[in-house]
Amino acid sequence: MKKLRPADRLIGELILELSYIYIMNIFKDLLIKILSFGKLVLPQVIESADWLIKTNNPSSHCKVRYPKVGGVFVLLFFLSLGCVNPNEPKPNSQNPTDEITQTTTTGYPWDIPATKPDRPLSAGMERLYDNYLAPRPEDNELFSSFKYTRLKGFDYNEENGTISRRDPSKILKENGKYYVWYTKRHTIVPPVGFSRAEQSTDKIPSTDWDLAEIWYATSLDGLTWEEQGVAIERPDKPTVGWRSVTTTDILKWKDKYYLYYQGFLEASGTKGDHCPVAVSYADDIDGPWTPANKIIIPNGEKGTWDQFSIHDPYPLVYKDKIYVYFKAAYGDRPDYLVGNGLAIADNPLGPFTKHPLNPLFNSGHETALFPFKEGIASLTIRNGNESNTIQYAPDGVNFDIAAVTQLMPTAAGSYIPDAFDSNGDGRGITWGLCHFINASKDQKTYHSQLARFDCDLSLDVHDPEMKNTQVWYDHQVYFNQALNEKQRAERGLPIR
Ligand code: AAL
Repeated sequence: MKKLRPADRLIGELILELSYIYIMNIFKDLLIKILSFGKLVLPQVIESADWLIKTNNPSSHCKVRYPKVGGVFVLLFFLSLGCVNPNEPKPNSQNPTDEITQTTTTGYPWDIPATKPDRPLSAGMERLYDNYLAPRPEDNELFSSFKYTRLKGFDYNEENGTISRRDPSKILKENGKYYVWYTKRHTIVPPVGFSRAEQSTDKIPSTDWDLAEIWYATSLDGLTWEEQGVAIERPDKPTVGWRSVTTTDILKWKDKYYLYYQGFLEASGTKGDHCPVAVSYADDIDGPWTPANKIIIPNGEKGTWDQFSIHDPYPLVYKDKIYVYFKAAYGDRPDYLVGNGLAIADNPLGPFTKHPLNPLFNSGHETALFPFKEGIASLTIRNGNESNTIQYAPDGVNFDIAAVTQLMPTAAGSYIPDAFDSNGDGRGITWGLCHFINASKDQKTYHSQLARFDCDLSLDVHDPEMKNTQVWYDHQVYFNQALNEKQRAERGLPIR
């Protein structure tokens, strides 16, 4: 007999293999159809048949194929007998599982499909493919865990509560240095607290952000910071911000700089945390800053969600316009919600038009957003059903949860090189500054401190170490969340 060349032999085996799998699948389907006529064939049977077909790979064990083929049918037949339940309802009845049983031919695959598989999926698995950039957080560009580092260079007066730094802005890089602006309170005593605000005076602050100013600092490495001085002072009464100027963020627009901030006209806590937004501008990043001396984003009409407060103004340039996202808390405490809205302008000094769909977010204290791909992404950190999420809106307006994470940076101000590029190709973030409002262990020395966070929410970085979904907190963190005496009594636990 003529000796086959290796290539011919290979092609022959391939054809044999393909026809084998094809024929076996036809037989399998036929047998299942016969067995399921008027009855129910359980998915295990189908899986077993598939497994047998696959493991009878002809190229690896051609010689034993035919005995095994017989084995497949014998096994399939017995398996079917064992699994068929003659009392099961017939297909086409009203039982909702019928449809699933009929269309599911195999179990969900072992190798995770990168795109949505063409098979019935549970709501959870539908979400896995519809809501996230990738099924695994490790591959999801909008998932990140967070790492923290103490900053160097800031003095906190022996942490006695008289100096506080909080609510950092986004970070800009200019003149070879990083710049950040933040709320600084330097008062003779620590704050008396929100609930005792009526005890505040011209010198005694009500809250941590009362009687504050906006200061700025620069850094070469993002870790060691040098405080440069005050950027926005409190103006004289009754100009907006006379009581406190706080919680700022920066915009660069046509080579000028704009700082938007909360301008308090009363001590926060006296009626609530009520304030509108004011703005100052400068030709140089180091100032001097000229206050517009007017309310730039006013509170909403009486009876609407933002009637009392517009907090955390956060400018980005998007679609060639100025998008200022902001936060408001609405509803009478304790029945209140915190949400984020948006005001849009063609000119940094207004007029700003509030988006008709406000609030855009149902959750989220503070505002921390960045251009991402063609849309805007948000760190939605605290408060509300969707706390601890990273959200994304391809249109900058309609946000969806893109990742659920933990240990998020409070009041994050990120380094966003393309914050004002408006080029529809946002690249994401890798670090920024945040604050710890619980920097002091004691209420008597209450103050906040700035810190650095790192993450991987960048399309240009791939850092697997930042994709950790299992953060183990020190056990003391859990025990610190202790039941109070009232709860212990209600649960019949001994009083300590
Ligand atoms: C912060 C911000 C605003 C509030 C207060 C100071 O986290 O949301 O700035 O007014 O708390």
